[in-house]
Amino acid sequence: MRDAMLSTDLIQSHNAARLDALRDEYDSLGRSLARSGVRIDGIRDAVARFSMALPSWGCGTGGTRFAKFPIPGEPTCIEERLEDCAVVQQLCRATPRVSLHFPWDSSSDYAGLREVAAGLGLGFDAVNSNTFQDQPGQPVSYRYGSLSAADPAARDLAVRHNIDCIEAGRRLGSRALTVWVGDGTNFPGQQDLGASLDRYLESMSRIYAALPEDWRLLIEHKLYEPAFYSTVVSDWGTSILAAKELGPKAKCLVDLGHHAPSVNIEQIVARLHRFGKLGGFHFNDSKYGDDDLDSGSINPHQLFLVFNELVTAAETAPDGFDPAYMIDQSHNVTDPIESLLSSAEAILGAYAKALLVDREALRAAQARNDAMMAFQCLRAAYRRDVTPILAMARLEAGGAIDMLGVYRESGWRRRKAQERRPVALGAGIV
Ligand code: PSV
Ligand code: MN
Repeated sequence: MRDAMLSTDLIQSHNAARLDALRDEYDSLGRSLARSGVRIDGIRDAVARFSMALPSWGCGTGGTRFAKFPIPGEPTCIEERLEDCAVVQQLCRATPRVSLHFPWDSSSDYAGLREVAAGLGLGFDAVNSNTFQDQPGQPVSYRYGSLSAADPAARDLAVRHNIDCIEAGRRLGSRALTVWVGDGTNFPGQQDLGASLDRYLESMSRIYAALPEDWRLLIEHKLYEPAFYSTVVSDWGTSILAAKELGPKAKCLVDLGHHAPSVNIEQIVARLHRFGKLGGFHFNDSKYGDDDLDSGSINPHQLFLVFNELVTAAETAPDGFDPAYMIDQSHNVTDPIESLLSSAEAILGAYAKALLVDREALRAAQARNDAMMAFQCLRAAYRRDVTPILAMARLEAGGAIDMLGVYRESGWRRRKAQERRPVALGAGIV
């Protein structure tokens, strides 16, 4: 399988040409951090331990809305999506797992798929169900809802699909099911707002009952879209109430694009953690709504503030702290591999900066109500250029110092354009 990926010689020769400059920059940053009492190697090691999952559907162009503009060499099946994920992992070394979405990634042989992935150096993270669109030949439609539908046959079908996802996930070695439903209404009065939530909870409790012992059920909320008047699981409040009602294996998943504009997402993160219900993340960025843009491309400061809460949470977690981290982005204007690499770098950068916050000084400033010095603790960390730390962590794990440079030089996409069949035009993601 190795030759399905990039040439390690190419990565090594690329790195060799950049090594002296990286050492110089790393050492210089190390001296500067040491003056503030921070060991740069400790930060590098923590960064090296951080990992996030790749979304199989993020390997393709497109989005949930409007048209797809496929690029030559784009993956056309799950095996090819895994290949592209392996390239991302080979270069960045922070994305060793893939999150599958069913039925987009359906296979007749999940054990075989697991072996293919292992051969590419990949494992599997949370599996995702899809009851937000109908599949060809489906006996009942999700047009008016799935897990919360008034029609019991639609609910049964949606529950069954989620249980099938758990079964596929068990064979793949996943340990979580993420459930996002587009259920909701476009008209006031279209549905009883209380009863639709009750139906959702009842369906979710049937899915919860089918979870293996060591699994988590991740509830993903979203303010609106495709429903534009009311959405059944619209916000973190609904999500945490549902998670509490369902039981300890149910947790909340925060997709950064799923909130009202200017909502304080870092505060939501802190709240969910406070009640033991922070289960996972979908990283992306947004300007207006659920834009699914590349992580850190619009509001890197917000990403830093979210990580600041995550670092605090990890310090204060009584029983360990292990949210499922995943990138969830998809659009049309870049090569998806380049976007995933760029996003992984932005996420790790936000994490590294959050690790640099002088928490003792921050707590002391907070205790004496010194707002300016508390803010400066965050600002000082945010101002740092942590790219040498990220590059050093990658290099030591066998990745590339200049990820995009190696990728472009490899000609991966051009090669794949010869081998893969063209992707059909259309809408949607996969
Ligand atoms: C919904 O907008 C979402 O964020 C969910 O995570 C879906 O599973 C994913 O996007 C793909 O449509
Ligand atoms: Mn999402």
